[in-house]
Amino acid sequence: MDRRRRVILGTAGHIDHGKTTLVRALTGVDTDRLPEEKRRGITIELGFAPLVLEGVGTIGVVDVPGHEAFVRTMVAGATGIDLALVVVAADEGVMPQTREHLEILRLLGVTRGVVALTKADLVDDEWLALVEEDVRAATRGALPDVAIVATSAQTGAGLPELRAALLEAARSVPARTHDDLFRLPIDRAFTIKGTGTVVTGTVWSGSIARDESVRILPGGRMARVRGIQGHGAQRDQADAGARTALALGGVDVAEVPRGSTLVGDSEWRPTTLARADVAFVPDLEIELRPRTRFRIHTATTEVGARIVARDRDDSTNAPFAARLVFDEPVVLRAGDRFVIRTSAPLDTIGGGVITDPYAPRRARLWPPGLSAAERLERLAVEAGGNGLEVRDLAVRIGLPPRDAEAAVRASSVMTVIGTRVVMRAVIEDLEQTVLDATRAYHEMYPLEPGIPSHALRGRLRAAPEIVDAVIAGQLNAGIVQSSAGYIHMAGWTPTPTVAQEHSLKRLRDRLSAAGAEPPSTDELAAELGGDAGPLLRFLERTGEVVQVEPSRYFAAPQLQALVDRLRSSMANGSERTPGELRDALGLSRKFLIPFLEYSDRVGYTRRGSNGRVWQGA
Ligand SMILES: Nc1nc2c(ncn2[C@@H]2O[C@H](COP(=O)(O)OP(=O)(O)OP(=O)(O)O)[C@@H](O)[C@H]2O)c(=O)[nH]1
Ligand SMILES: [Mg+2]
Repeated sequence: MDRRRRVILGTAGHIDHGKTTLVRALTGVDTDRLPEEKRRGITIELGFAPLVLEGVGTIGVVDVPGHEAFVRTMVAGATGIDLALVVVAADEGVMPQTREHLEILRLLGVTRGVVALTKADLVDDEWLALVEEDVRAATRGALPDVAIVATSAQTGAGLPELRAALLEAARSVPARTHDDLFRLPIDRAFTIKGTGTVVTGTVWSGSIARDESVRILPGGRMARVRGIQGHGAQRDQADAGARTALALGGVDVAEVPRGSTLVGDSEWRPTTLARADVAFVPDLEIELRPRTRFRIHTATTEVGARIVARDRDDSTNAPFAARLVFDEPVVLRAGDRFVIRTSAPLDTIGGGVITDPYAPRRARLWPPGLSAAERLERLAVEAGGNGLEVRDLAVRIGLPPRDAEAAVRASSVMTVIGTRVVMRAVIEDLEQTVLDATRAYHEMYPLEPGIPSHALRGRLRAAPEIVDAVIAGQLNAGIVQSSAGYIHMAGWTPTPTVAQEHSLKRLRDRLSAAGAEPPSTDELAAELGGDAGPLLRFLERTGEVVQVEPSRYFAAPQLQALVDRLRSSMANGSERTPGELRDALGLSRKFLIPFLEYSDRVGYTRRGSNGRVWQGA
């Protein structure tokens, strides 16, 4: 068998039409194994059997119940199948669950299959021809041009022809890629003595090997795969499309109910809000009220949900865009199909396809029918400066990881920065903001060395790694430069205006003249008639003045002279009290204490037990 073409076949059809009997005739396996199934003569739970088809190998068969009360089980079984075996009893013909199951197949996107007209032994040829006509009409929507084969499990008539039709249909199933994220929706969980917890399901994508770890969602528990079985044999690995039983170590059977999903990668996470394209079945008038609750069946999960749509034209049954708001967290991927049912009356009313499993709150609706590339672009636009995590894309746009990354690379309008996808237009906006903010800062503060880089970063509305990349890009391109925590335009230097030059000269003169007891910044501001801070900081950067205390600057030569006097008054390592130093330096206490603290701070002096000791050069 072609490793890449694993096929799952699912039965469909009205109660008692002979699905289980036909599966037994084809495979030799009686899938009705529960005592209650035996007693009532109906199928209640999903049944599984391997079917050997010369030419394609062993395919998995899922037998579903036809009883109208078990449609949810039918949906769980039908979801993930490649081929349908639609069973219509020749004596009864098309019945309500024949139609409902066909509708479900259509909604789930199962377009391949074969129809068996069972119990052909009970009718004559004329009758058979009429039923066949009805079946042809009923299947037109779901399975156009399907092969219809009359069979009898009683006499064996038609079984070789049915096998031949199934073989041909199986050959038309496209190969699945294995190079994808592992996911297995669980349809059954039970305990086997000596083995422990066993779950079964069809591997929807990716593959899993023995001893690997899996996560059970939505709960999030981890479990180890202790054993893998496929078609009754032990295996090392299970691949996409394989009907599989997994023995899980470390979990109780109660922790893996039907509807749970096994995943292998952290990209998967439960969600309660999704965007979807929805369609209601033709000829049903359905009104969407804000509080109306629906049952959504997807994979093996059934969950209550509200459907929120805007501008839906409810006079047509055309697909429309909607938000699905789930009552409980579910595991979804873009491209997943679902069936919508109402609980009273119990009825299949529609279905659709997930277009964004991780919809943000208040997510805007997209027009229906977008391609993966179009959805990717909309997501990137919506994400703005935050970007989209690349690792989320496989789930979020519904492509294998490699294809998702290729879609990003193939797009000329987006780019990858670190772990995120960002629109190029967003990057260009951010680059422009860097320039605008830097230039504006220069204009506003011509004496400053540039915009403090934290202030610039605060101006860029984007994820930190994107901000970093944008600024680094502008630095590398030589458009801006950085020094000591400031960013400035390339080639820019602080340049005082004529008025500022004038003020600077006054400050220089004033501080030189003031000697060891210069005026405070407030006093200087009063003399200048404006804020002296920027001017003083400018002179500090040119080395002309030194800030000794927060509100006081010294002219550098004046400060140096004072330091020299301090040094000579403290010769021979002698310790001097503040009083002695006040006398030696001739400073008032108001100037002395801040000056001594400055000397300590820059390391000229250190404090001893009674005073200060010189320790500088
Ligand atoms: N005469 C005749 N009887 C058949 C044939 N196939 C099935 N039956 C009978 O039809 C009855 C129902 O068969 P099942 O296979 O249980 O039907 P089903 O579709 O699986 O029923 P559910 O799973 O409950 O929906 C059984 O009594 C079968 O023996 C057939 O080809 N000819
Ligand atoms: Mg049955």
